[in-house]
Amino acid sequence: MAKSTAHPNIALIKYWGKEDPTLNLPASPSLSLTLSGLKTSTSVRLDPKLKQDVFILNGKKIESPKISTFMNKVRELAECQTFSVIETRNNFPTSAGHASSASGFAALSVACSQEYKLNLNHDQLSRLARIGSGSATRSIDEGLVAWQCGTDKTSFGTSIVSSDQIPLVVLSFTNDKSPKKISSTKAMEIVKKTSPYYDSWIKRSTADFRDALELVKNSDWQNLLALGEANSLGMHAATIAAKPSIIYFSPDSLKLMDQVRKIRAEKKLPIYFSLDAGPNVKVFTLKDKLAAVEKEFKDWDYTLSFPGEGAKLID
Ligand code: 2P0
Repeated sequence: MAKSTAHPNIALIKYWGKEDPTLNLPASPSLSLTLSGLKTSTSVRLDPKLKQDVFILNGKKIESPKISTFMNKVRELAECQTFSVIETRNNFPTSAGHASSASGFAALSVACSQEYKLNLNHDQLSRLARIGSGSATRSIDEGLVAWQCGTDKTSFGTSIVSSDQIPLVVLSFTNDKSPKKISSTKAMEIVKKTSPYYDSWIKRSTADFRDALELVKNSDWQNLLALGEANSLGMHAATIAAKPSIIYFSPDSLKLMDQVRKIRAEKKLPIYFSLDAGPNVKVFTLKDKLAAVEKEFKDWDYTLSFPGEGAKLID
């Protein structure tokens, strides 16, 4: 049996558009922070008696076409027809809008590489995780991770700053527990097809990525977070303008966004928000301002995450 762990990641520069939907090749590069605290643990065990894979999520047997497709890809690479029992546990609520598919497919890739004797190197692991879910390509690595566009061979995540060198912290709010309105895969397809702002979003985000790398190089963390907030709003602007319109914000998301901006203006604290394909707000700040920032959110439910490590095998 092979066992692994991986952490979710949150993008400062978002992946929100596919050049190739089968291979999950992105239309623009993205930049994310792998998070500690939230964790996925996975085991994969080959069982020659099985007629199909068995997938157990948080103790409950479930069907997942996305995982079946992924496992078929693994078997094709391994030239092995054997099915497996896959057990996965998240130490965070799967439905609460945290990026469980990123940590899930990153952990699964690492465990499958071992159990199916694929012996994949770093780049190959990140490429395999990408086939499962685009954002999983970035959870293979630690700290700040850049995911470049390209071909199946060249598009994968690379850590550009290790976790111990990053003075950032993230508050992941659970302001809305209702399940996702629409999957990222489906939403990206609708936005690409129908949003009048899709092309300009991709162009803008590509430029944001370049600017972000420059800010990282200069350790200009505050301006990086400001750029991240603007990039997230750009993604949502393109998404809101799709037909049918997709609005991920809930009343509490708007309340939190407003609060972040007020605190920034009035208390002069370096805090910035970012939202993915759901209503839950992530707030970024600098580690040395954490105590002051936490005081401002006493009435809210959130989880703290620091920069985290990449996916790995465990005993
Ligand atoms: C990101 N998101 O960069 C963006 C921002 C959500 C909003 O990557 O279709 O689950 O499996 O490749 O990776 C979520 O999309 O989508 C995502 P698929 P995925 O984190």
